[in-house]
Amino acid sequence: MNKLNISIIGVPTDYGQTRRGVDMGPSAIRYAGVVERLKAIGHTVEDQGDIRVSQKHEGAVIDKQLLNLEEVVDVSTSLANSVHDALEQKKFPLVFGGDHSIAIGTLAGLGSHYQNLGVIWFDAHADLNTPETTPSGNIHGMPLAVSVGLGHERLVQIRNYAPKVKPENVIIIGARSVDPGERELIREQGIKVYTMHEIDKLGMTTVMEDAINYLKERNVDGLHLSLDLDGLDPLYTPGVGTPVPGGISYRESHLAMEMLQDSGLLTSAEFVEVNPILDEKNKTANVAVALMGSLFGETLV
Ligand code: 6HN
Ligand code: MN
Ligand code: MN
Ligand code: MN
Repeated sequence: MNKLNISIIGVPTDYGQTRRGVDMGPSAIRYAGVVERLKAIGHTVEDQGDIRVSQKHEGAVIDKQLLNLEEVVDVSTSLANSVHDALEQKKFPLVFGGDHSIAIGTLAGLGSHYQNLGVIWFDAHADLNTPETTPSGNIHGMPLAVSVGLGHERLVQIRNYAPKVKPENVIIIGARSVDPGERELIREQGIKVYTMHEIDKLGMTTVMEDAINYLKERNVDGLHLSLDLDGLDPLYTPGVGTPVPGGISYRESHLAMEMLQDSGLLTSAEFVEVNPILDEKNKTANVAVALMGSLFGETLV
């Protein structure tokens, strides 16, 4: 196994949605023992600490279709710069949210470093809304759309280029709650999706084999995993803001991580939407860390 130089970046933000507490996600994940766990595998791990996020929640609602836009632009810009710096230093960026809006910043930091980045989006949702289609105004429902170049200019143009990733290099795994506007985008943009239907029918082994082969055929020169803990069934990860029943099982999600490790393609990852306030005894953060164990090469025997 390839020993990595992992750079942990925490992003304590909840500005992408309206349930408080998800800004404590990075602490919960650290408390669950992530640094020790990754070091035990043999990797070098440097915790960069958290991005500075204003904890003020007193801004007036400026646009109901884009809640906390200014705050999200700020957080995304600093995160993008930190991720970019980590890559310049040849480190493997490992980002902890925070809500899923942070993927806007992560991908903005990654995109310019690769010619042909691939993205695996592990999630119950497609996160492909735009200000025109959003049912909630919550920016955590928009990061994938923003990253393929669709949405508010302030978000799309972070670090002054777009798109951050080509839509045909994106694979969504675990979807089971997709809004009408998102369906249209999936078709229009040629985004590959394995819904729960395909996972049930084909099994996770085939889904991951297909996904990895597809990315290899597309000759990706980097692969980012954006893992929303609500991709799993809420039975295993109750501490998330937008749980959807009927999700990926504990073992299926581990298998997916193990197969990503075996592919040798992974170059960055983020774990998002851990909300300790909604959790049961840090269960969700513990699952996140266990999944990172598998993703980074822990073996059972
Ligand atoms: N997440 N599609 C819904 C919305 O409000 O746009 C839910 C989004 C959830 C986003 O979990 O990262
Ligand atoms: Mn906050
Ligand atoms: Mn998400
Ligand atoms: Mn989600």
